[in-house]
Amino acid sequence: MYVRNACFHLSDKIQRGRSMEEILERIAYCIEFGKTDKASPYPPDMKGLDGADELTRQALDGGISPSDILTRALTVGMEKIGIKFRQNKVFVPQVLMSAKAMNMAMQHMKPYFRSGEVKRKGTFIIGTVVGDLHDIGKNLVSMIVEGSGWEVIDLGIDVRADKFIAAAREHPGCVVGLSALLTTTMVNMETIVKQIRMEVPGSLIIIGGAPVTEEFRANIGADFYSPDPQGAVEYLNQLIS
Ligand code: B1M
Repeated sequence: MYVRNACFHLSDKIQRGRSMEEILERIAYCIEFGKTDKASPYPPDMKGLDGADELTRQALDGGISPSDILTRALTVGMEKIGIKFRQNKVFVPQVLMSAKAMNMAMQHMKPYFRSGEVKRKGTFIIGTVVGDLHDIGKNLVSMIVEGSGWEVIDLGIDVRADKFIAAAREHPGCVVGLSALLTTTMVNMETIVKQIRMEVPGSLIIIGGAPVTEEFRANIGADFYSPDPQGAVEYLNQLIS
């Protein structure tokens, strides 16, 4: 278990060539349980231990490739929290802590993304549709998709079709995600889907949000409906598998 065996110097361990698997597992554990850094008192049973921040830095310094850290630690932790969230085993605050831990780790990874050494799986553009100001669910989708290795362009709330279209043009081959929380704004998805299809043919569009259903998706001709972030991740990942 992570907590019981955590008292060792990680960089030494990597330098001695010992168990890269164990180190990646520890980082994944920090992401899953939202352990951001050593100073964080959360979760209480990991108080005083290195978190995602320190461990990612040490892993990179110890020679573990950023690509391994991303695919075998960070995305593993985010996938676990995504599944637990879908199963109602954890709730919004835990997902937010995991995303925070993920962001801490990603700060160390940014130079490798910029240099092109680590490739993202693709680009996912997301926004809450025009007229709708709800963004909590959309942000969760955004964080969990990003945590699974996709570049996420978050257009925010109250997003009109032309903004989605401009972003889709700027990122050829991207997937577009639309979120809506109101029965009065979900209908705007239909217009947005039609306009994206007309202006950027071939775009794949995922929709979601509390009032949205599979039947509604079929009626408006979007490509996929997911009731939760993990479903969106699974759809995206199968596109590239
Ligand atoms: Co609003 N609101 N709200 N609100 N609000 C609801 C949605 C409502 C159900 C409350 C109620 O009446 N019981 C109701 C909608 C009724 C309806 O249309 N059937 C409602 C209303 C009426 C309104 C106003 C009109 C109220 C008013 O002013 N009279 C107003 C509208 C403003 C506007 O948008 N133009 C309004 C305003 C607000 C606040 C600003 C105060 C605030 C939003 C703050 C914010 O988001 N920053 C707010 C809130 C917080 C809610 C409730 C309480 C919570 C919504 C939420 O964040 N849920 C909500 C009632 C409720 O749900 N209990 C309510 C948690 C979130 C994690 O879930 O967003 O469903 P959710 O996201 C899920 C999934 O749906 C899915 O994954 C997420 C994680 O599991 N998902 C996707 C979401 N998007 C996805 C996209 C995907 C895939 C999955 O792929 C792309």
